Order: sequence, then structure tokens, then C-alpha cells
Amino acid sequence: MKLFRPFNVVVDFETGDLTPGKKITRYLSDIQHFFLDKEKVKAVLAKENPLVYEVIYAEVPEEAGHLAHCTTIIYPGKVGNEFFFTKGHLHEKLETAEIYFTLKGQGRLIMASPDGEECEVLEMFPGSASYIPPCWSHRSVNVGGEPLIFYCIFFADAGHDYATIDKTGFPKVVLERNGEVVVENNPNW
Ligand code: S6P
Ligand code: ZN
Repeated sequence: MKLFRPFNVVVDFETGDLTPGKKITRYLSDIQHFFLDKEKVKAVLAKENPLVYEVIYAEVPEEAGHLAHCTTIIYPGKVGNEFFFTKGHLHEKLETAEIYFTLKGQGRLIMASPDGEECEVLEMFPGSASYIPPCWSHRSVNVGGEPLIFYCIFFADAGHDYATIDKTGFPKVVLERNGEVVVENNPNW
């Protein structure tokens, strides 16, 4: 049996950098179809294409038994009154759970059952360890004025199903109203 060697990565709690790691970037154009206000999205994109979030993965084989881990950095921003968020997904292996440990910033974690009948929204804040049980889709939202940074641990063979969320979005949206963070039903659900 070939042994996989133990290794460290180093996480910078201030910037979310994870070293050594592999970074992916998501710009507004990558997630534009999820935002409620299509005109506002168009107006922003006509001027710039802001970086919405980055994910930095430790390099672990995508095989059963391994634990994948990464940081996510969601930059502060809104389209209209809707806060920046991640695409969101289900795990292809539905029965795999995940943990998000928040290092910096303020957020909301929207989770839904596969049929969307059940939906829960947890607060994310420095020190919160949010448990995403098996079968819940998940999207995180930055509701603050600084980057939201969290560290995720999940089964390395979980896989990511983005297609379902692409079609449906999430049952709830997180908006700013009169300076307050509010969670409302998604009018397009
Ligand atoms: C992976 C885990 C996170 C997300 C990341 C970006 O299972 O839930 O690492 O991948 O927060 O979100 P998304 O929806 O673009 O993958
Ligand atoms: Zn996940």
C-alpha cells in the first residue's frame, strides 16, 4: 500500500490565504444569473466585472477516505440591495456533510433540502463552526463591509452539483433594507 504523506498548509486568518494551495476565482459575470435585479447586474457589468469570491484548496486526492479542505474569501459588495454570495451547490454524494469555520467577517449560510421545502439560514461570525448536514444545499453570503473568510472541511470524493442550483437558485435571499440585513423568500423560487 502506498502511503499518502502527512503535510501542513498554513492559513492566514487575516487574508484567507492558504499555502500551498490552488486558487479558483469567481467574478460577477460567473454568477450574474442568480441576482434578483437583472438591470442592476447589467449596469454593474457595463462598467466593471468585480471579483466576488476566491476559494483556495489544499491539494488532496479526490478519493474516499480523504478530507478536502479550503478557505473561501467572499469580498464585500452588493448588486442593488443583494449581498455578494457564492454559487452554492449540493454535493454529488448527497449524504456527505461539511463544516464551515468562520475566521473573519460577517455572513449568512443559506441551506436547503434538495426539494427546497426546508430552508435554514445560520449566522457566520469569527469563531462560528457551522455544520452542514448531509443532503443540504449550501450558499454563503457576505453581509459585512470586510471580506468574509471561512475554512471548509468536506469529504474529498463528495463532488459538486452546481446544475441543480443553476436551475432553481435558493428558496431564500439575503438583502439589505434600511441598513439592516434581512432574509426574505426568493420571489423567483
Ligand atoms: C465545498 C465547499 C466550499 C465551496 C466554496 C465556494 O464543498 O462547500 O469550499 O466550494 O465556499 O462555493 P461554491 O458554491 O462556488 O462551490
Ligand atoms: Zn460544499
